[in-house]
Amino acid sequence: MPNDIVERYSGNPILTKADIPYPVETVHNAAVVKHGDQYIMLFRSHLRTGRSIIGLACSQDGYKFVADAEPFLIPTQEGPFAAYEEFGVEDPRVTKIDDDYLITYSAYSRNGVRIALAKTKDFDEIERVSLITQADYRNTVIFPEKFDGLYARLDRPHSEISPWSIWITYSPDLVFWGESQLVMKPEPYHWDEMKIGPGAPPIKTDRGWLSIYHGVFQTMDGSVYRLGAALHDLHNPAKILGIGDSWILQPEDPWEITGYVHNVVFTCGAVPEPDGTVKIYWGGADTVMCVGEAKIAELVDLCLQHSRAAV
Ligand code: BMA
Repeated sequence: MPNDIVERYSGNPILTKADIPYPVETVHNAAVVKHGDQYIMLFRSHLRTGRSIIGLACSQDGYKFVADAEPFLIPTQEGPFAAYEEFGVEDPRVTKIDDDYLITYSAYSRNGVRIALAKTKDFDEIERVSLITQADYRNTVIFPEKFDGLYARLDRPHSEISPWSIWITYSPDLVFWGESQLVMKPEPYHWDEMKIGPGAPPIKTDRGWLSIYHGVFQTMDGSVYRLGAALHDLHNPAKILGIGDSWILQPEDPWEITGYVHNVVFTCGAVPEPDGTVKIYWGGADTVMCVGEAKIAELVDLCLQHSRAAV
């Protein structure tokens, strides 16, 4: 295995609060997708209230992004979402399926944190579709294909008895979700022993669905957020084919080690490229956006050849 399976871009960080035309304190945990010949980034920003909103930035090459003049998604004051977005909207993920980009994000309120689903065709008009989980869920990514006619998502409920594990859930219509199953748990005394959560929406490869997830380890100096890789069966995504035993990325650059929350690399998006590489985007220390590249085949090899148990 290569030592650095993810090669950091030398121009990191690629987007910071200095690049945003409206007042924000951070730029992090962004979804990135290709839309036509552009890369679209939906990023999270803290305001000075400590609450978060979501902004949009565009790029021709996946490295140099220019932010829109106005935020993309702020807590709504109207309709059924208002009571659940009062404390902010966080950590978007985007999946293209058919003609729609589906956006999942964490909706925070005095009622807890739950997942909201919105959709857009053009990143101009956005429609809120449904609040798709109850409270105590974060980190929900939708697969870009259906399985036996059903949408599938990886999600991350929390319970005291089985902390912060990854589950799979299905839906016929994006509104009603069920048939949930546990697929993957944190591994005791391991880099991801405290909690795990889906990161980027899964990427289809010839050997399975590649999922880049985050794992957390608790230290005397607080938690360390790292990234890992897991492989799900192509036809039955509830089946894990392998989970890489070692992390693929950990906080090392100064802007990953120090910031709003120290020692964090956290992904919400990765873009596969035609040459077999993947651009992985991550927030550094909940403060800035970074990008790096990996070879998809090497990530898949890590999952299959250096595997740890799933549950
Ligand atoms: C998690 C979430 C993420 C954040 C991470 C590190 O619980 O809040 O949005 O990046 O903590 O602070």
